[in-house]
Amino acid sequence: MTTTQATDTIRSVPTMTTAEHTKIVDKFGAHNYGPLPVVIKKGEGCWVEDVEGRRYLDMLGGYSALNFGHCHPYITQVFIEQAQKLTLTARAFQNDQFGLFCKEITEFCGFDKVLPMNSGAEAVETAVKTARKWAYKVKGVPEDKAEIIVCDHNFHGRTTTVISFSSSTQARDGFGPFTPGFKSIPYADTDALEKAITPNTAAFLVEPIQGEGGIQVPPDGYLRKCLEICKANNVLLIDDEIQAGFGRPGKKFAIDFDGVHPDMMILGKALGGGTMPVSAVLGSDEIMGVFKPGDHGSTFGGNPLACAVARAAIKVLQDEHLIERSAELGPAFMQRIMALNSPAIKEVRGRGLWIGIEIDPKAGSAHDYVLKLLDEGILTKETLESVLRLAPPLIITQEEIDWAMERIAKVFAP
Ligand code: IF1
Repeated sequence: MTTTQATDTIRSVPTMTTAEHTKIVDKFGAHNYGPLPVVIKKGEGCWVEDVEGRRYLDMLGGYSALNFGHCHPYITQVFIEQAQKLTLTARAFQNDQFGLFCKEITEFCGFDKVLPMNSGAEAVETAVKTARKWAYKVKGVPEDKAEIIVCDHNFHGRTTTVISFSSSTQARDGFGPFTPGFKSIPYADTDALEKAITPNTAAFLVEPIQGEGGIQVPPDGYLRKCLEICKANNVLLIDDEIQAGFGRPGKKFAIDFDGVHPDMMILGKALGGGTMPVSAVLGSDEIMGVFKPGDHGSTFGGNPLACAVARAAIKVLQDEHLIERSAELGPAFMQRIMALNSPAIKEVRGRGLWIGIEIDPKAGSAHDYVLKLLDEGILTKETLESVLRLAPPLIITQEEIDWAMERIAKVFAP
């Protein structure tokens, strides 16, 4: 037995209570989150088990990173096999997963080229750099004058440039000075977009459904009209599908509800199959052609393990018809919640298996209902003060939805 094996607390985690785990986290972990008092030790499908053996139905789904559920058998198998073969080469060399990943994801999304990264924010940063470079090298915008338009109440990540265009006071507090070159307009307002464009505008970066903004579904045709305005002004439309895409809304991507194709698309979260961070920026040869070797990159971007699990994620999304499942199960689920006619519920909105329940402030905060559902064995999370977010894995069964509905009805009973 090796020393490591003798002192292995990785595979044989010492038995501790929720309180004991929480105490360690409080002492040694930065307090940048205020998580629920649940310490999960195992996940399978839509279910997780905490350190005291309690089981919960996970209806947050990793904010849409767990579209395939916890530890999807096929994706996990691909992960294990690749992890035992080759995990990282650095892009100084090539690996036998990268080209297949690039081919499959560009075909899946309908673009010429892809630039792989790791976290969603990294991909958003990459898209910003791509749009700026395209503005200078292709559109002819004067150096350092490129402008990018974003929407109020956006959420695109937490890096310094990305929070530079956030409208959230907390996201920005204490993190200046900020990156210039961004303008924010009201979401779902095409007139505002038209007015905000100048000859120096490089791009319009938008979420096809605003997630953190409260699961705000724009009016039908919004993205279509935005694309028309962008095309008329030689401005790139950048579609952030990191949370809204990959089957979540009941279509392959949320922009598909408007039947248009953006100039650039950003993917993340579920692209990693629920195993690890994998993100990507996709665009045309003209747009992605602005990069030459050495212009941009990352240590882990496009690593063989990430490429393997992303290929598996694309395969599972299609083979298990998860897009159709979301389209089929989501609306009925939403209808049942509306039919509760609970005085605590102001509005139920969303697309597919992505549902926002707006709580009437008179009935309490969304967090109050997160805690009530926790007591019933359902894990959820609020966004803003007033919106309860449901984003279960797309593999959820009708029986599991029925199980959840019983408890949701109980919690929202007048
Ligand atoms: C947290 C929110 C959701 C995203 C969109 C880019 C990113 C995200 C549309 C960046 C990430 C995550 C971040 C995570 C919680 C979660 C979140 F509450 F923060 F806003 F989902 F709504 N574009 N969203 O939703 O991707 O760098 O995180 O991989 O920061 O707490 P990332």
